[in-house]
Amino acid sequence: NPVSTIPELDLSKKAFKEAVVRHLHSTLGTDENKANNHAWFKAASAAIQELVLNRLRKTQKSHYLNDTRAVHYFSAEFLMGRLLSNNMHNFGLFETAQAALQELGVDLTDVLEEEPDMALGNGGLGRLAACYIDSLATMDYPAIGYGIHYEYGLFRQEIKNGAQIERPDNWRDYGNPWEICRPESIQEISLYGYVETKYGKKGQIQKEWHPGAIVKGLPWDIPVVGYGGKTVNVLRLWESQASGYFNWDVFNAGGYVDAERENVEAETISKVLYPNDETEAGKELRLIQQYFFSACSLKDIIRRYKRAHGDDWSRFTDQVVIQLNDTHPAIAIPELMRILVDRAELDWDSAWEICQNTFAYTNHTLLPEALEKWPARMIEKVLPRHLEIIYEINHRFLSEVEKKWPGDNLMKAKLSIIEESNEKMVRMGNLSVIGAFAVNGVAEIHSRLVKQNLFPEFDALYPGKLTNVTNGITPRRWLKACNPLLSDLISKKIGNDWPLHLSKLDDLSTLADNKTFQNAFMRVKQKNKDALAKEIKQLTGISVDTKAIFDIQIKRLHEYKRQHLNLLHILALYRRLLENPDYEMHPRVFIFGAKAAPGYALAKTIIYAINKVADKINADVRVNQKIKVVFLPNYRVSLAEKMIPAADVSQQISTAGKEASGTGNMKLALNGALTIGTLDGANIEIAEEVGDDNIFIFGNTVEQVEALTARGYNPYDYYYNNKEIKAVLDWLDSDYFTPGQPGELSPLKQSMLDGGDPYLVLADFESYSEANIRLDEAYKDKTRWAKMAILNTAKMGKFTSDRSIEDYVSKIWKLEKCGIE
Ligand code: DL6
Repeated sequence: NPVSTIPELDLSKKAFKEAVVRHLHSTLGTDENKANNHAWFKAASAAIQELVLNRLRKTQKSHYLNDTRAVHYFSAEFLMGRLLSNNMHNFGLFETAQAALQELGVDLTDVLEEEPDMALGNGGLGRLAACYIDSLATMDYPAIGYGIHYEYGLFRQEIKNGAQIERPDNWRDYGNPWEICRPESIQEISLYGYVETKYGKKGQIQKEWHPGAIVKGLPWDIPVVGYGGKTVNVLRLWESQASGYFNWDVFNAGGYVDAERENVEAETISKVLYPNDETEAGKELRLIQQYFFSACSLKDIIRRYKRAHGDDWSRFTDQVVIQLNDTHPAIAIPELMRILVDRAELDWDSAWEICQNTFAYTNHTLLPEALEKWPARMIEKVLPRHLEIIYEINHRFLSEVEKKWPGDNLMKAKLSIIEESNEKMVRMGNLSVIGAFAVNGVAEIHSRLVKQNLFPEFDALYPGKLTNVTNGITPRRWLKACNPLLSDLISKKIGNDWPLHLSKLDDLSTLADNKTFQNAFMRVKQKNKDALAKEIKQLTGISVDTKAIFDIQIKRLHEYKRQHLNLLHILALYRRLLENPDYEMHPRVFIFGAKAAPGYALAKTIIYAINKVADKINADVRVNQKIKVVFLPNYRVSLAEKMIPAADVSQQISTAGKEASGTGNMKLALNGALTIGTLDGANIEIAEEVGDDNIFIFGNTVEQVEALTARGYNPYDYYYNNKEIKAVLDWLDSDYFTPGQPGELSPLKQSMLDGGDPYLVLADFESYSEANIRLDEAYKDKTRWAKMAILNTAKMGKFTSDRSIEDYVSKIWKLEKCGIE
């Protein structure tokens, strides 16, 4: 029991039971006879929250008394998932709670299902933030997460006739038992208006921003319980509210009136999470969202700092480090400058020194379309003073560039924060690199590409600023809580402190050849597969053979992740089986989970195609003993927790150079799935850890992709030279999968031929197909597979988010632990 050393908390079954019943009566106004599962969920959560709040008070007091340096993790996304089971595990109370509820006639599993996911994020970036705040609390680091209290998280996905339908995600419909509203800490932020230039007492130029509107930010705190329950940090999420101040005169004086903006109401700011591919419409609102949460958070930080240090700014950077999770909060850089120069009246150089020592920036993507740029005119309209500050930062920066590369105007144009295109754009990546003291990529290869391809000149200008911190995942949620059978087996063999020291899993390596352990390990996998099969039946009506290979691809739907490569291979297998009913392969169930951004048409076509192919194959008695295809709707954290423990195979098949890191790859391997993947992102480091014999690598490498593209890649070469490729692509044009509707799947074929196949699906197809044959061979040898699976679990120690956090601490944040008694 990891919390047996918290003396003031009564963690007994009796105490928990009493607390649950008390909350049933006094908080929920019901009783044991009337309560439904939702009421039990609320009561159980309230009972746990009592413990949480006790430790939260202690943690905050201790941080205050010790005046600790803290990291402030600014992220537009936190994909928290469910918290009840997680918090129970972290207090070492899971089994106790299970037993207590059982005595009350309630099944904890049903109760846990009542909790809606907190889906305040799109995918990897948001889930990474959630893992990081878990590790920070677990390792007793003073930290606070800052984000947006979206009223609607990522949409709920329904599948109707094969197609994705988006429904609103009402995660707070029946209240959220964890969040604490803090009206005492409301902040106000300004928008729009104009800037007045004045002269100060000493004749110096002063700027005054006369805002056109003021918006209130109401903080909601979600406690973040570390494993062991000692440190409880906070995730502070801002909800926007009208302040009642809307100065129409000032507005008009700024000359910026247009019909659309008049409709921007304060409350809409925190209404919805933007899906990844936001379109032009609503962009201004997204900029406002970014400014809203960054500015509220900065004010909050400064309020806390001033409480301890008054107006003395000299210690600010000793106390505060702000990590920008991608460029979404990068507007915080000019905002801090504004506060220091306009409000605190520091001179520019002193302010800039503080600023540059406060921020660090993580880059999460090289995809050009995901690198944020804002039209300068939009920033001028919404944040007129910030645009001036950005110009000034840029002006001073360009003179640095001039010193380093005298007379090189092309270099200036390239590095400038301002892109002088048809429409002047503000490059948030450049602003972040210039304004931060450290910049990191999220896996070795990604960080290398950030240095070599994305920001090579910045690397020359600021040697040592660009670095790597390979991503990680919390083993508490992604093994201990989600896979209790495997966790128990591991703990029996190597002791129970591996959730805190994940490299201990390596002790399992010595058991990889042990028959008894192999059997036990594979029995657990089988039970997890049985459980997932039930879930699949319940969610889709599809029956699957639990002795088949469970082959899983779960992630956002994007062409670069190449779910369509997986699909083409499934079609190829289908053809092989039709042509040769004796085609040798172990039965396989291909399982997908993915949401497509609502405006991303081709991604939605891929989902549609997967479902249509699934319908056909699953109903085709000629092949359905060998292959089945399942698309599980509404992929989210809580569904991932059910899928990952049951996976035999993990599909990580992005085009090399495109997936910054991936974290699903780590979760699946940790749970004993074997990766079939490209040399991309963290797959490379996974391969290094598990060894080439325990992973199925295929496809073009980054260098080969670059060479192929440079030579002039022509997908038709593959189409005409590989009969199988031609046949499966042509199949998509027919109405075989969409009876009566030929052509419905043609856009997919077009994208891979006339569309130029931008993600080199056809170039990698053959190699992928061969890797699948190797995988199939390996699975036939039960002993070999068991050994490989065990070694995958054993070798995942590196990928705990605790290691990532230690890397951030030593390379960037320079924090000290503050253990809470
Ligand atoms: O770093 C977390 C995660 C990586 O594991 C994925 O490889 C990467 O695609 C994802 N990036 C984004 C980019 N969003 N933006 N901006 O989500 O980050």
